[in-house]
Amino acid sequence: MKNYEEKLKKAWQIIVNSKNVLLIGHLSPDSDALSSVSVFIDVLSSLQIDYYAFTLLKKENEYEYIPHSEKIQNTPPKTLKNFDAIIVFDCGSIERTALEKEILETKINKSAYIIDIDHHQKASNYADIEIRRQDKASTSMIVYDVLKANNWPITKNISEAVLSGIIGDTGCFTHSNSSAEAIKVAAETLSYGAAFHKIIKESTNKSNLLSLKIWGKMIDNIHFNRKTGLISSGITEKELNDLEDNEEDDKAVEDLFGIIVSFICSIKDVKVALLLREEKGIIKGSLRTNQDYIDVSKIASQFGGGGHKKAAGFSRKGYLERTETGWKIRNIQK
Ligand SMILES: [Mn+2]
Repeated sequence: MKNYEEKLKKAWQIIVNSKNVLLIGHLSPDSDALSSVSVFIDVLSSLQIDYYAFTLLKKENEYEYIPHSEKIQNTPPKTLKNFDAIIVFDCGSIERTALEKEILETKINKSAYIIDIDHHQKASNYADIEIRRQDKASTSMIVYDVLKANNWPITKNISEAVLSGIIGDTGCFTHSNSSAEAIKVAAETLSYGAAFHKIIKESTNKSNLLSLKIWGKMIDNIHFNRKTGLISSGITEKELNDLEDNEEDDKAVEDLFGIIVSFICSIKDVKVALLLREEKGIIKGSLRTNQDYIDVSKIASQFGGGGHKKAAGFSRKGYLERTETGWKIRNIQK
């Protein structure tokens, strides 16, 4: 079953013949994870198949423009015993489902088919059907292929969800993964009714005073090594807390770091951009490159992370320290 088309058909057969399906997007979901889940909420509702849709740490009031996002639960199902199919979207690794133990139990008991639909680098082997395409800009594009391969009609809701995933993961077509296919599928979604302008606006309309202050701090904290082409910036927990003073609206902060690292990567002569932020003794790192011969997922994996060739990330214990030559990660707080 190596053939992509065959997998799309086989997965579909399992899904439409199920009575109860669990849909999972990765924890702290982005628009691609939510959109991919959303498409299947639309499909399963039409087929009158029961489902439970779950992503851990979904933020309230965010991504409301994605159809059905209000139906995606923040709490995991009590048991996985009642599902005959589990579809995991955009997760990269099984840990990012936040249901690792339960899914592995299901695998041992063979109580449900496990389908993994993803465009990240492979990290673990747990699915009965793994549909992985790293060349796709978004998981929602693979989801779109599933529907197309099985002649499922693309509703307006589906078109908006697919497009939201593409717009999210390509940074409104500014990232290097904005392939001809991504733009072609996006154009197709418009013919099915997706409101391009509205989704672009919703995806980018996140600035507030706090995000501007973070931009300012991050730009202030930049180190650029012209010899190696490495640009880095970071923000310590203390610096972030100082900025957050009297600010209520911090919901866009997670996305913001992705936008900033992509931006500093676009500066002339930069080859690799690294952004570090500290949170409760954990360092989160985001890496970008604009060079075809550099694979930042390999750099990220040295810190226990992963991702794509041109965009990757990691998180590990530690504290940030700014030095003369750049940023250092320390194991103990100074
Ligand atoms: Mn994605």
